[in-house]
Amino acid sequence: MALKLRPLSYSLGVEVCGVDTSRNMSEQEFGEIYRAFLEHGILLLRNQKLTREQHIEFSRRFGELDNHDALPRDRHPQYPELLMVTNEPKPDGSPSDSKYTGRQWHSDMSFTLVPSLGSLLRCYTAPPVGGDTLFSNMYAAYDALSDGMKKLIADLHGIHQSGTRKIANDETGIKRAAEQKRINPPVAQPVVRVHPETGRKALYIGEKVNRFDGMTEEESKPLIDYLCKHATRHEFVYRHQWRPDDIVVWDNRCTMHCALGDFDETQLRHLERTTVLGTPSGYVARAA
Ligand SMILES: O=C(O)CCC(=O)C(=O)O
Repeated sequence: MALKLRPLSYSLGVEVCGVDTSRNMSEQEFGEIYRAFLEHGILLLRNQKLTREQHIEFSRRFGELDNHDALPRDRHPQYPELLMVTNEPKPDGSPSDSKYTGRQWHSDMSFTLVPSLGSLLRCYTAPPVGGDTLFSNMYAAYDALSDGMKKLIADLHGIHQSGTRKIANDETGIKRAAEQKRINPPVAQPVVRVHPETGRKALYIGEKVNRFDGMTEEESKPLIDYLCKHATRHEFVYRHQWRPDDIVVWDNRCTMHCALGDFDETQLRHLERTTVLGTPSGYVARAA
């Protein structure tokens, strides 16, 4: 039976209607979902009332899962396959480590040597207004560049750093930033990546990139800023408004995303993510 797909935006994303991911679906059914994932970059599945085990089990259909060794503070204490994205304070009342996760344009795990294939983010609680997530189509962003710019960036590598731009300015935030730096030395990734399954070229840049390999930050910044601005033009972007029991699946090899902080932080926002391992890419960066 053909999947019922509803486009989410001009540039990327489809809602997959009428699918229950808690069910053990056949290879053929999952094959259709995976084809839609490759074609549209983002899948939205609404009303998925899953246990944590079911979230993990469905995610495993996409590939081997990350245990989040690169982000140990953010993983669920009982389920290392789940990354917490929550502003819920810890049991001792201290702020959540993942309060500001994702507040800059990025592709998951780009700061490691095994950047993610895809992620499955499940919403438990969304604030009444705001707290949306933006997604951008990096194939479209690459395709829209001039031939001159494509030539200029063809062999560049961006240096990706872990950590978020906004950190909690308290002990938690400062410790977390220092720990992330220590565990994850900066990694160089190609600015143009060939998607290993579709063979298409996509821009691979974002706000975790602070310079190009072989160049200074000062030299690199204007081009990084241009490419980020270009890649997040309105026509390449889908904005997702979360509802409880949404699952959004994204392909990290041809999209990037950014969590918006436009909500009342006294309101709970709680999501949990699984991260599918990708193929090895990049190299540990040399000092500038
Ligand atoms: O909280 C969000 O909306 C997105 C979180 C995020 O950026 C991530 O899980 O990589």
